[in-house]
Amino acid sequence: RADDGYRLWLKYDPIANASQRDAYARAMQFIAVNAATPMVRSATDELRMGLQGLLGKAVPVVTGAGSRTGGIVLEVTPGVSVANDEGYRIEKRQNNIVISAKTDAGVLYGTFALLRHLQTGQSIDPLTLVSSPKVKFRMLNHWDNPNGTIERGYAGGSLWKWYELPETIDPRYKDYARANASLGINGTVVNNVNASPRLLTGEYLQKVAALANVFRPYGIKVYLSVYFAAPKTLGGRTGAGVKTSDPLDPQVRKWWADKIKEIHRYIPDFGGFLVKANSEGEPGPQDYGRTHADGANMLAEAMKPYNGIVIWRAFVYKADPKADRFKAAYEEFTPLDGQFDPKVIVQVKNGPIDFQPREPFSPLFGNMPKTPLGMEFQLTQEYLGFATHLVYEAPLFKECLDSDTYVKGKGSTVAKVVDGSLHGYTQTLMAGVANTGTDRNWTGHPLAQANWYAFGRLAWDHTLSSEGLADEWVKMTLTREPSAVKRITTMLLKSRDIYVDYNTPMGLSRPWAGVHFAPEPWQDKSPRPDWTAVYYHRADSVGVGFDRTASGSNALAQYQPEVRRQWENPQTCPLPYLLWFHHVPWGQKLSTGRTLWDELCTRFYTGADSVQWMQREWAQVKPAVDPVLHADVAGRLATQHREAIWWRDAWVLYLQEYARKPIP
Ligand code: GCW
Repeated sequence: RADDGYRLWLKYDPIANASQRDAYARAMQFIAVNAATPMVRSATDELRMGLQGLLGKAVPVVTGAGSRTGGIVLEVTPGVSVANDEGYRIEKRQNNIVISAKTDAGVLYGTFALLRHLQTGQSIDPLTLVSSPKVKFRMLNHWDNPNGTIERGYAGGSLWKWYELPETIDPRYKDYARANASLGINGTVVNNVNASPRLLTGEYLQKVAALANVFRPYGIKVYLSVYFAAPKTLGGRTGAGVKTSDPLDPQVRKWWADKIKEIHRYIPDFGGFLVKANSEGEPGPQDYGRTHADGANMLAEAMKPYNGIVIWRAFVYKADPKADRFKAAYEEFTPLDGQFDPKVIVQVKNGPIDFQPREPFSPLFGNMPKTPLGMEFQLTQEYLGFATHLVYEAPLFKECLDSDTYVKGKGSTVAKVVDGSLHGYTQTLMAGVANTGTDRNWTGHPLAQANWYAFGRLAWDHTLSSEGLADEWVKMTLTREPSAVKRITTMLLKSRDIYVDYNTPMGLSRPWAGVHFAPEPWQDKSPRPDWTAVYYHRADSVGVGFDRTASGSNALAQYQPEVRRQWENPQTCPLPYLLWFHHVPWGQKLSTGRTLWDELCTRFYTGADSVQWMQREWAQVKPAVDPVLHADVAGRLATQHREAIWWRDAWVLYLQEYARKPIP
């Protein structure tokens, strides 16, 4: 049957190579378990289903291996040598494959690791796989609204069918949980950070609890985004008579304490809150003259009796055309370092502006040594061509994680800030803004599944490579035919740079209005002056780019001297970042030997042409992938090519009005 993409990377189609299949089958004649928790049950169910598919035969489950050999043993045992509670060990012992962990969650993750090993066709002789997550909270953030829409969602509507919950449980919820657990994701924020207070009402809490019940056996906790002014909005309605949402007001504090207690009646293992406050018009503590720390700590205190955490976003900037938005989060948050309750994690977007195709890392990383900082990546392709353009994001994630902040000397990477090792945080977090929706294949673009996949795997272990993740995803999801794997992997790895070239080369940024889709570099009017395109790219008759050196906004001063030195000199600044930091004259000679204008044109044209290269590569792999899926991607690539030309022409013709030079 045609593959509709529903099964994601958990396809478990029969292994074609018969000798390999037989070797696996001989080593996996039974599944023995020594524990009977819901998570161990999830692991056994998955293994049974997986082996049934891969080996084409049913493998029985037994309790305790006894003296049997030639099977898989799932073992929860406190003594096993792994780095932490969620880690696992897979090894051969007395002719059995033993998956052991300190907890049932670890066994679940180990089970998925073994399945992945088989799906990617690797040897089980010898077999030793040992792994533990480097980050504690590995989460998806859904920007899903109670009316079923998704802010910046391009793969259909919300997966959560609020209107039929809690009674009706869509089987898809479980498949969602399986997919996440297979990557090691252990938390999900089910609603938009532009939060509706309705999610905190009893009506909705019942629905959220029903989701939590499905996710729990997969080790996934549920979190809620909260509307900071909820005490006033809901308090008034229910007659509690709260007139304010001031975090220092005793009535407000009591309202939150009561609300959190109520939430725990529905969801005893509730994960916690995610808060967007005083950001893009959302209410927050500053409405009452209080700080982000006052707001976050108030919620943290109310959460004290429970395990839940408070995740406070640092996505803030002011509607000031004279200010540099790049600097805003650092300016507002670094003075608060040391003031946050230990239950609080501050969640920071990878770049200082907003999920642009390429941004330098946010200068907050490394500069709040006393505050755990979580990473927020965006899987949904708000600025990356929605679900039409192919952009494999692992290289974007890695570029940020591997950036060196130099805050404690060379090697102080963003990844080490986020995993807590640099400053000794234990509350560590990585979040991805989900790209899922009700489309049958979950992500709209079939190949965008790879972004969900790569994010989850990197949240578990940020040292994994973009190449390795692409390779395993392709093998599990599309094909194991070696030359097709190679072609598709190469395409994925180049796709982000190709997009950047026709979309925002060399550090151009935000040429979009409203829906963040169409090129509008000329846009100079907006309800907010900092929401115009011209605010960001600064094209004029002299040149283009935003001067963030000492002669301009001096945002560079927010970085360590070593970082600043890499970027502050326009002669030596790496070209991918050039226009982020410099206003460069059109005729300026660059390291490529071309002038700025010629280089920009070259990139716009090369980028758009390279989409055709991707089309040709995709045509080559046709015999190796499912025909329906192949046609779907081919169609999207054709659209992408047309739109890449649109982007190229829009930029080139617009910039040419200032550069006044011919297209080379
Ligand atoms: O990228 C911008 C989006 C908004 C989003 C905001 C945020 C949820 O355009 O839609 O709001 O960021 O991250 O809060």
